[in-house]
Amino acid sequence: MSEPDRIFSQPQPHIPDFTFNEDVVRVFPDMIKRSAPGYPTIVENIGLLGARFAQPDSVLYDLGCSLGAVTQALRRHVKTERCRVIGVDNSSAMIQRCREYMLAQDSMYQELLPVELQEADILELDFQPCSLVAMNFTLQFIAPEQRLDLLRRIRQSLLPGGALVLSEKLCFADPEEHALLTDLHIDFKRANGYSDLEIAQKRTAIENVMRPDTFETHRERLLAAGFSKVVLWFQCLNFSSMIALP
Ligand code: GEK
Repeated sequence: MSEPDRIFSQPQPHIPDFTFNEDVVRVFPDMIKRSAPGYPTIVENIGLLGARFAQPDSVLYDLGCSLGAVTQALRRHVKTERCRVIGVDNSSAMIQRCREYMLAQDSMYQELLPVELQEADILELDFQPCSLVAMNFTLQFIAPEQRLDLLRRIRQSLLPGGALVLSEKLCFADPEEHALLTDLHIDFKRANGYSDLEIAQKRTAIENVMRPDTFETHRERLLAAGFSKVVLWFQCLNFSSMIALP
């Protein structure tokens, strides 16, 4: 279904900033699995978290849904009555392909939650009352100065008893810890077949568009946005996932 990711395999004289265009869409499932340690585990477990936090008559959001991996996990695991999933992404190439994936899922399973896909900027959404919001590696692509306001708006839309699941690549204040986990991440990518050239060129392409924070920065910002508790439920190397409770 997904082509192997060879986007950065040839030397490129000029490396433009990374965008979620059609070339990326074609290889995305392969790219994210080989680049993000723990990704399949996180996606599957967001389905389980959805089953725990979903409330009847509410929305479950998948913000920055890409090809809908999290949306599919939620649709498979959540059985709560009259829930629906809204997947949002501002890449039209992603949303277009995501629609095809959802139709394929519909044809394979019965009684899945209804899903609505929106091509939109999550910074401009009018959030509906929701019991679960998943941002699986999306906040890191939002300009740092806009992150707090977005989290505030999510917090205000979350129903009591709901949850935000926030997965992010982390950086670390301690230079030794940061260097070790960065090196181990490079080892992970190498072990998954990426060459040193691919790793270096991808880093150049992404460093201006993806800006990770430390866990402490995430925690403090989530508390400032009005969340009462932040639980780190998953970490593999420098990739993490948190649950923030209203
Ligand atoms: C997964 N969650 O497979 N509004 C909407 N979408 C955005 C915005 C924005 N302002 N900024 C970025 N995106 C997915 C993986 S990928 C993470 C998420 C990665 C979208 C962007 O188009 C892309 O599809 C997604 O956020 C980030 O579980 O590739 O590392």
